[in-house]
Amino acid sequence: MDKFKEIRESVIKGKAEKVKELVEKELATGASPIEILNEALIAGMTEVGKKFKTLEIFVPEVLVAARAMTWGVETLKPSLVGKDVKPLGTVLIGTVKGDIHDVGKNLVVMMLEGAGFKVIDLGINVPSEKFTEAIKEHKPNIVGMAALLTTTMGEFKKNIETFKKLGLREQVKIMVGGAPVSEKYAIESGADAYGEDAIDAVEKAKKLIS
Ligand code: B12
Repeated sequence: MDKFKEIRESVIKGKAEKVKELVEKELATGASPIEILNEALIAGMTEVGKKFKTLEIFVPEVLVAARAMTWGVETLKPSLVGKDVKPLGTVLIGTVKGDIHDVGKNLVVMMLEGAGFKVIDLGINVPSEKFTEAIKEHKPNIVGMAALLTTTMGEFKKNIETFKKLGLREQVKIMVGGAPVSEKYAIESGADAYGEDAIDAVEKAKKLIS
């Protein structure tokens, strides 16, 4: 773990340029992109989460850390995303209404694209109508929903009920995720699958379309 200490510390301090530079350096020396992602970038962000919880840092610091993490992820993207792969299927994804967290969702998008899925990302704070309009327009195989707050997790169930009312539920598989979500909660909400992290999300997506 310690070999990525400098990257983790730069994520925590929100030094985006430094993170980019260090990730480039690691890639050049042959480090595994998945290892950099998990042990440097995600590990750094986990540390940020702990400091946020214990009030050691506040929203502005978390925002600059999230930006630094995003820069790191963008630097890794070409190494993680496969080239010239035939789309496995289409995934429509978004963070639910009332929720603006997108670091984890963006990672899921990147890993899905890397695995060969076409991804339509509706962004953050996505209301039910936006999901339903996009299902009608893009006819995705899978709809992915993210929620990072206990107060917004309930949107999964509300959205799925709306899809049912409009006759859209049978047309798609539904996968949900986010730090406070569990497999049990996902299934109780009416989803078909729960993705614990970005790698699990890819595995579940592949299962859902097979
Ligand atoms: C970064 C962050 C922010 C940033 C968001 C920046 C951004 N662009 O995303 C900012 C500063 C804006 C923010 C704001 C707030 N936050 Co905040 N935030 C975090 C923090 C520290 C890290 C989240 C993160 O990026 N993690 C790193 C990524 C990689 O992990 P992840 O998101 O879990 O994603 C992984 C999996 O969950 C999964 N996954 C994610 N999405 C999806 C989707 C699908 C379809 C699938 C299958 C899988 C999947 O795969 C991902 C990759 O492995 C967490 C702490 C934590 N421990 O989660 C708090 C946290 C989520 N925030 C919290 C709170 C309270 C807030 C605020 C209400 C604070 C406030 N008082 O204003 C606001 C709410 C704003 C809003 N309306 O949404 C609480 C939530 C508590 C709760 N139980 O509800 C947490 C847990 C912090 C805490 N311990 O108190 N936050």
